Amino acid sequence: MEPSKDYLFKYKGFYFGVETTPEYISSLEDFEINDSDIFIATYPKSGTVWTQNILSLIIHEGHRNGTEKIETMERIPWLEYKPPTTDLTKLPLPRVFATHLPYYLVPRDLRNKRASIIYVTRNPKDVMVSYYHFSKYMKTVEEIADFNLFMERFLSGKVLGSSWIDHVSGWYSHAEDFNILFLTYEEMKKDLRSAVLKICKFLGRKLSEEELDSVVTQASFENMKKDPRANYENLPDDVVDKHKGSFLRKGTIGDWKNTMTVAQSERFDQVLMEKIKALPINFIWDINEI
Ligand code: PPS
Repeated sequence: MEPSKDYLFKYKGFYFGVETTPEYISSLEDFEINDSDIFIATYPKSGTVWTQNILSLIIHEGHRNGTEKIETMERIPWLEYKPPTTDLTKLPLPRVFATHLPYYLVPRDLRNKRASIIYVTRNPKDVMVSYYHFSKYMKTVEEIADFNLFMERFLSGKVLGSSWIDHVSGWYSHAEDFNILFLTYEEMKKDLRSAVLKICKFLGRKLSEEELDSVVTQASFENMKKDPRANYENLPDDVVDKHKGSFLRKGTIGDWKNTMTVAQSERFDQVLMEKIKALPINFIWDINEI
């Protein structure tokens, strides 16, 4: 089954949602980069909002102490989706962007090792199940109610973000071209403090013990779920169906077992496991493994 043109279009082999255009994506090749820019790059549902929130907490004291009420989308806008209100050239430095772009479509200067990129991966069964639930909640994403059909779409890469394995292996195999830090959702879940310290070290930022504690506490799933900015609670009703869920759903490792049958898991393994094993990542598939 091909994806509906009401939701997706393909540009240079990659599926985008209709909130952007091929012309805009093409223009990003020349997007002007500042050396202090930071990009959070992910395949969808891999920990983007979590990392956005962590960076807001690290960089902006006003976000950390609650004196600023800036929406996540304004603070850390999407690179490839035209922002409704923010002029990307006028963001305060350091600018931070989120992106689901594959390595080969990012601004040229990133490939000259300018700016900093944080690439976050997550075990793909949890990614797929998170994506499946997200497609019900998010009105701009095509809903495929039958999980089997959704899985086939995901496995064939006919979803926004295209093929998970191509995205991850593309970024990892081109690591040398970029100034990049790789993180996994699971390591953040296992030891958030160490992950925050890694990010600080990569960005050359020093936080006091107290500030670090505050970042780690506020970036927990429970606290982010209570924060309307982190949970994207102010998205308009024509974008999300608030009766059908929330942005922060379960926030755990291994929830795929609650949706996938044994047969579905085997089918998934048959298609992807060999390629997954070739990646330089040790995925954690169950919360009890950490
Ligand atoms: S998106 O739409 O691509 O931007 O989604 P993304 O933010 O990448 O992924 C959403 C999933 O990340 C979970 N999440 C968290 N897990 C643990 N701790 C924290 N603090 C946290 N914040 C977000 C979120 O709940 C989604 O996963 P699921 O499995 O659906 O709960």
